[in-house]
Amino acid sequence: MSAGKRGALIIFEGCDRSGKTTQSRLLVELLKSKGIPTLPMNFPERSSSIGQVINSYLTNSKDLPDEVIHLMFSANRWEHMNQVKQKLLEGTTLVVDRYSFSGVAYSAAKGLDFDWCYAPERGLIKPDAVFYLRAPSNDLTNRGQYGEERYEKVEFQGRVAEVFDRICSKEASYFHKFDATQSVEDLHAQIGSITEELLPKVATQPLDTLS
Ligand code: Z5A
Repeated sequence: MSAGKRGALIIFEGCDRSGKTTQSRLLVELLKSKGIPTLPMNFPERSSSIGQVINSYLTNSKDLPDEVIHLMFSANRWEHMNQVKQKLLEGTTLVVDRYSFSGVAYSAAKGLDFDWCYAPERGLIKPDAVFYLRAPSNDLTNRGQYGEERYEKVEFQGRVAEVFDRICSKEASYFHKFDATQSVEDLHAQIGSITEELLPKVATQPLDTLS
């Protein structure tokens, strides 16, 4: 990539087992195959000390108040923001599995105030595109390994989906909503073509922040 051109920040969001990991991997492979510098990332990033606490919480070996774990998920994003910014400005496109919107959706679904949940996300780098994979919770429970972690309950995932829908309306200018019950290949084709159109458009735009 020539000097001054940045990479794009691309996020996958959606309920558990909606196909985010599958689609992020395919998108990274596609972009790399076209010679576009691309790196995968995911949140929570479980290897840092904050990430290890989050992992203990998610695997049910540690309990924390809802407000505390919410702020830890956010802190986990903040602790990686310098690295994210540096990579984007170097011209690397980042394909990220979950971001701030998961933070808001899961915590608001527990009953925390929506605006309170958004507050610690303000100032993080704003994505260029969010691919939101949406499917009725009942359609996702029969996908692999459902039910192993804390939030993997149908009724709770239904509430999470409602908050994701609210976020999708609020952030409509850069959210792309997909029916996640489509085949892996059909979803990938649509996501790939939106991304290939997006990259040259954002390459000369300054980075923005969530507000
Ligand atoms: N969380 C939070 O509370 N606050 C935050 O700020 C953040 C996260 C960032 C861990 O997330 C938990 O953290 C998550 C939200 C919370 N809790 N929950 N639930 P995670 O991302 O580490 O883990 P995950 O949500 O469990 O994601 P996942 O298991 O990786 O699911 P996925 O990535 O969406 O799906 P997948 O792995 O691509 O696919 C799942 C299965 O479905 C697999 O067998 C695939 O082969 C199959 N699949 C995929 N696509 C399709 C299609 N199109 N058709 C049929 N089958 C498919």
